[in-house]
Amino acid sequence: MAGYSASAALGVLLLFCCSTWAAATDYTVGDSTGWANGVDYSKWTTGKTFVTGDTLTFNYNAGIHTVDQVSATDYSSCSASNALSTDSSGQTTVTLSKADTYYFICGVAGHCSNGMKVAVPVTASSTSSPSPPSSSTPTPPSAGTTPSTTTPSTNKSSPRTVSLPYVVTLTGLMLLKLVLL
Ligand SMILES: [Cu+2]
Repeated sequence: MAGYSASAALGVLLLFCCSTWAAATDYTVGDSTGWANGVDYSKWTTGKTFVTGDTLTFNYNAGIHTVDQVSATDYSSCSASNALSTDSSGQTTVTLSKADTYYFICGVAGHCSNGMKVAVPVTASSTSSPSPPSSSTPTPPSAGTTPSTTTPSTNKSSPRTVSLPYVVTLTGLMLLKLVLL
């Protein structure tokens, strides 16, 4: 009996996780070149649209370079002495959580002026306000005994409007019903 409620809770959790799922992109800085000297990272950012929730991954040899997040001023002057964060692990992943411009430089002397600097403009993700809270409430399985009243047969002209959250909700309810039987 306790197993049933646990499975039901899992089903509900699944519903919530899937209906709020949104794709975030992970960008590898410099692509196959990675984080290195002599690369023009302004070329790498050109044409890319970074939105909140995306991540940046810097790949480099541990101890040879660093990834320092700095202010716009320190970015311009290649100064790493007031870095907001620094890492030299060899792989640095940064989540772009704010709609702001992120500035990164290498803190090793001479590397920033040799090209190891990148400015990443981040805009707010358009998928941050997707669903009205009231309409997404799933109907409990016990109340679904009278389905004939909610199916209008005249509305067959638009079968393509069935949205993903609807399908996910339906699947979740079927799963719940299976578990409860
Ligand atoms: Cu470096």
